[in-house]
Amino acid sequence: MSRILTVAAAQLGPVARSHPRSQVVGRMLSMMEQARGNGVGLIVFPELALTTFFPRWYMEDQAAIDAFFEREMPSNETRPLFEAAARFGMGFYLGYAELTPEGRHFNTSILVDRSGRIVGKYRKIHLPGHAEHEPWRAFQHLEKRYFEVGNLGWGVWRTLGGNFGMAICNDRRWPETYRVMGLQDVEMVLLGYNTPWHNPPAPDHDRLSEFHNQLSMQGGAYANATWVVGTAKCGEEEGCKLLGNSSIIAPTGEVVARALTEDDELVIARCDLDLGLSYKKSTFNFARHRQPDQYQMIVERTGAEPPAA
Ligand code: ING
Repeated sequence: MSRILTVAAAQLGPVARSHPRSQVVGRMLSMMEQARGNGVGLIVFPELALTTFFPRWYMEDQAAIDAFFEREMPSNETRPLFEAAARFGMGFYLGYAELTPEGRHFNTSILVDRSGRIVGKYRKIHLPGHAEHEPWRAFQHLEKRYFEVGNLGWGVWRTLGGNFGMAICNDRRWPETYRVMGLQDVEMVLLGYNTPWHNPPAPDHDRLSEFHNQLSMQGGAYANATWVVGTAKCGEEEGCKLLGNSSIIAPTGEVVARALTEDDELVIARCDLDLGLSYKKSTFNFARHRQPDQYQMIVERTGAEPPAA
């Protein structure tokens, strides 16, 4: 008997700086309604879904920065999402900027179950970009300035009839992200992203943005025999073009569904949570084939060190 879960990647088009959270939540609720009509049991929203991607601007006024963060979750603006989850029996992943009671700032995601309860939290570990103002750039990417490195690791939670893990955006480019969850027998990795088409330090990579997006997630899915759901906030947002290409990827490594637009779009697939089993029993039987005593360098060394001349 297969464990089939119908999943939606709820891709969001642009969110302007002027858009109130209530308006974005309204867009998300209409996507939950649409998803409900398609029998969806889990819906995945993007990274920092509630506001525009504010790390694109250099700001010094902490109050202006903190205005993009959530002090509580659920909050008044987001509570309708939790109520809809319970009403529809639909779990969700939500990415948002978290300001803790202690005053710490994280790029965070939560996993909410079909009853509307928060079952898991993740704080982004791989923070791309830079920490200081770099005026040469067409736009900034100041995640290293506005967020702390996540302190929760990558967890995997038993819910929705399977083993679910979370990541955020840049995490998807690093194989370690998936392997830590793979070693917890993850069956579906949920992640949201906000990815500019243009990468100022490496403009020659721009033309490969979609390819690198899918390559990263397909590679992580296959090598860890897990589903991967990647959901974009995309389109031209405050003058910055963000990649769409939201995708649902099977443990086989195949892209089973992907977005066709760079606007609000539901990408839906019926996902068999048992599809990875044959890989976990053969090619990627970790217990049988891995040789961790040969892998120390992966943990002990941060940057590459070339061989002696
Ligand atoms: N965004 C980008 C990402 O990893 C980036 C940063 C852009 C990296 C282009 C490489 C190339 O998708 C976030 N928010 O991490």
